Amino acid sequence: VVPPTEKKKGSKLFALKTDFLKNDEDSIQKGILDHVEYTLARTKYNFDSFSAYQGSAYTVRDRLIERWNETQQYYTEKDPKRVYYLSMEFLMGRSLQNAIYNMGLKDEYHSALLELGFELEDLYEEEKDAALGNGGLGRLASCFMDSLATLKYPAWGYGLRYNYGMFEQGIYDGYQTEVPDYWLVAGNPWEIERLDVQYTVRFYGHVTERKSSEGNKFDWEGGELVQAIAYDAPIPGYATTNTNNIRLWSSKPHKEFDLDAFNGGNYLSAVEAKQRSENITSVLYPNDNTYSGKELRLKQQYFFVAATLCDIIRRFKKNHSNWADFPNKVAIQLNDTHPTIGIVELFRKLIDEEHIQWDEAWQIVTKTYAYTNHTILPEALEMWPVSLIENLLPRHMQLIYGINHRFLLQVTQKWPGDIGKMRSLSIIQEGDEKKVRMAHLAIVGSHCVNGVAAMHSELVRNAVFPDFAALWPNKFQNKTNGVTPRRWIQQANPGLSSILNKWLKTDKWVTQLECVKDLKQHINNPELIEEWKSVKQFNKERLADFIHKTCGIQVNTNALFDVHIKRIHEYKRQLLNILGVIYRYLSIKKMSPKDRANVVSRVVVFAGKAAPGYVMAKRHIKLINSVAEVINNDKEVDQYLKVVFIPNYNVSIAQVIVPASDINQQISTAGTEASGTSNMKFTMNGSLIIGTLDGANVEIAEEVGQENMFIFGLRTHEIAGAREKMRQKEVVIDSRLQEVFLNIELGTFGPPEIFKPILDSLMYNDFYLTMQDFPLYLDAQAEVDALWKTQDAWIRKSIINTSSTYFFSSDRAMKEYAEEIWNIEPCEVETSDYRRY
Ligand code: T68
Repeated sequence: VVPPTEKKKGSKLFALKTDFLKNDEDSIQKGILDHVEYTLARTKYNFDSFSAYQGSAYTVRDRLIERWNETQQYYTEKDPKRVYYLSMEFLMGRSLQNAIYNMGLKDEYHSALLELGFELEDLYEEEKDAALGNGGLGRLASCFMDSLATLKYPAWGYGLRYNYGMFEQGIYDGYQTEVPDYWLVAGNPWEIERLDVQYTVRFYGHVTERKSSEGNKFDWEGGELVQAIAYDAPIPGYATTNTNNIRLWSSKPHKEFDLDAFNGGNYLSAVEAKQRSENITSVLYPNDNTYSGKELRLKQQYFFVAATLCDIIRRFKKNHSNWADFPNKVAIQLNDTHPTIGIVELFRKLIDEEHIQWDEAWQIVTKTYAYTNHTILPEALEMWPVSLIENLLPRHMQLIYGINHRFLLQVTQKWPGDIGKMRSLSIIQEGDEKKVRMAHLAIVGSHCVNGVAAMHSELVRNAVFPDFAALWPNKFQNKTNGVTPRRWIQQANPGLSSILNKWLKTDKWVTQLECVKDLKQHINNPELIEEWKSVKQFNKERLADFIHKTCGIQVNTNALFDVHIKRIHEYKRQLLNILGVIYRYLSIKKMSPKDRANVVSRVVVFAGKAAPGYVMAKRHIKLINSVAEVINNDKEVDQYLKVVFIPNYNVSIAQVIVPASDINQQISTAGTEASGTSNMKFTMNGSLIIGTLDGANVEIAEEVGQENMFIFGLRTHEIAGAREKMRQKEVVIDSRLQEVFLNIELGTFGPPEIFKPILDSLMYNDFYLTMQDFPLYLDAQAEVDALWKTQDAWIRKSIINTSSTYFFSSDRAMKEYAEEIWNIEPCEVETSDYRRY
């Protein structure tokens, strides 16, 4: 990056600012002490671990900022096409370890801190997770950002800076409790407040039509104004100077005073109205895979895209004046339908503010946007009441009608006179309450629509939107999800990393995961098998310590660790798992001492949050904890079975659980889980899947081989038939399941009335087909036990799992998006600094 000429600024400026921060131990130590003294205002001779974490974080931040500035200046100079990833959620987790590893400064920080009296690994634990997301969708966005920076793509993430992230889950008396997560309370060294980047966002108001010689003009006026302030989080690529950015918006009161209100003596209520504007980015909605039609949520969505588009357009205009170039310089990806109102917002700006003609403006919009679908569950499809949009965003509602009108003309051309087609494709759903189908708007307004695993994309195209696919066959694509091997192998599993480095004779796998397939050559090498075992053992002991610390439960680390971690949802079927656990418990109880000697010891680990309003999911949590209580206090089964529900599941806890797992449960009803991404993290870490052929499990089975997994259950094409069988009351309940039900009803696990609604939901409408899959699930679990008894065979399968995971790297996913949707290229920063990579 070439600095601006010295002529323009005082020469002293460049004399002083020619170099970057040094990364030797002394410089790092000096930086930490300076930050402890000057940033935290604490004494540098006496500070605790948390201050050491903060001091370290600020020195890392300094280095990130240098790289970030280099990168942004370089992009500005080269002006490549950029991608903007719009997501209401980024589940970032912790940043310190990630930044240190990606910048390649682990050894330097380790020894620098040791001399100051701190273990680097201990300081990682001081950091609070950034939990601005619910689950898979938000974590996917963060994995993607890591890959985009690592692959040197000119990319920006955009999102919201919620003051309260995902709630903190407690478990009391077996029930979930929710405590607000005010994550910023101790400050956030990873963000850079940009008071110089602010935009004004309008809500409510009215539209005035003005006659003019070039056609009528529409002005959106009045209403409430809210200010959007930018907060940046630098995202370092691995082993590169390229450092991208996630820009999160925070809402603040607008400067302008409503003079009438103030002068009318309504000072306090006028201040209150201002304060309300800060509510917009207060809290993350804690629902995953469900739509809640709250006005505040729509406000969040519009606030987010309005500010983002101001920013994107400002950047575009720095170098361009011709709007036809916009789609050649800008790609916008919608992470689900949540930012879909952005399609209409860009269109509005082109028409009302840039005075571009309708057809041309619409071309620009559709060439720019692409949409990712993450679920086909009907309860998750967003449909905003027309009345709500009309009130909050009156001009947008007018434009949606116009867009729909022109779209329906296309539909009539394709299917003349077919009213049914018009009704099913329309962006507006007719009925007692008219609604805008956001998915339809996203499809119509994008040049590309993708699902997140092969099977899911098939369903999106053929089962959910078949008429759209008939209209635009080339619009629909698949982009199977991926996860970053940096966080999920290198950082989470140092033992496995060492094995890979040693046996592959390179650490190239960190950015080229295809290297791991070479591990298969050594599959029969006893030395590798021994190392593999001891790393798994180490990771299990680490998890056992964590379980002891958080739950007070002692678990046997020689037992098989059976893990089920994800949001609690009926379709993910934690219920199937716990019913299986009950059956196992009852079986052990009935065994003779001789038979018990053959039992495979298990530790069954659950973790996950239920949406606070999801009553049935919360009942499932209660059942799991009640069963755990009984089993864990039964001396007779002590060595054979333990059940643990780890509270407050989050990214950093996942980083401890995943590497310690022997099997992981991916047991959703076929056709319900769009992809799943923890299945990929587990497979990378050598954990075997017990699962249905759902989501990305299907592709994992193709890569890993079904013989190296435990696949069971109904297939997607059998689901409708199975549901019909249920309705016809033709399902014969497996006798083992009857025994389980009986024990629940008899109160073995506490007052049966608590669990009655769960059993009722199975008996009257087993929508997720838990009962029909139950016997198949038990069979698969029996296979797990059998294989566990031949440890070497187990380890070989574990190694095969790890070595077959290339395809599930988010690097592969991001290359596909870049080449097949965005049409962008890497833009590697050529740095002026000799010390950089
Ligand atoms: C998940 N979706 C899918 N949604 O369930 C999962 N929803 O199969 C997939 O692997 C993952 O997305 C990534 O593609 C979600 O996580 C949400 O969290 C969500 C949030 C708000 C509203 C609706």
